[in-house]
Amino acid sequence: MADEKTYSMIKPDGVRNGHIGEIVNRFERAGLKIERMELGMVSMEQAKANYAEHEGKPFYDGLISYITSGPVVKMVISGPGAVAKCRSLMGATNPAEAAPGTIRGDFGLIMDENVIHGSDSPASAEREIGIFFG
Ligand code: IDP
Ligand code: MG
Repeated sequence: MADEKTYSMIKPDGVRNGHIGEIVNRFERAGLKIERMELGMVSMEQAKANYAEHEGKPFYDGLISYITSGPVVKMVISGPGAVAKCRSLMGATNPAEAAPGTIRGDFGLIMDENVIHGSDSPASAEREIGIFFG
């Protein structure tokens, strides 16, 4: 399978709770490559672009203020099937339902603070890498 790129981001709770090293380790242990990595804030413009598909939903305003509330770790990750592999390491969106052994299952409790973001398709990955790394 050809190498693929995905965008992943350790969200403010993951950074605040000290899980950067463990999460990066899980991606590397799975054989994925960290191509780019940057600790910093998400701008309001980046947040709105990244979550455009959720505009108008009840959780949208909270999601935008949460993702801009503190530093995150922005990453470009590559490898065969990187998009799906990242999503599988992340676990289900709701940490209450995410399997133990997944990032959200191990480090999260609630949907509003679910530790990590990952692109849901190669097309989303390309769009999101553009938003965060230009
Ligand atoms: P994903 O992050 O697993 O791709 P999406 O459905 O794309 O999940 O939702 C984007 C983000 O919006 C989620 O990671 C979560 O932080 C937040 N979110 C989604 N649904 C809800 C909800 O019902 N309540 C609160 N936050 C939500
Ligand atoms: Mg999504």
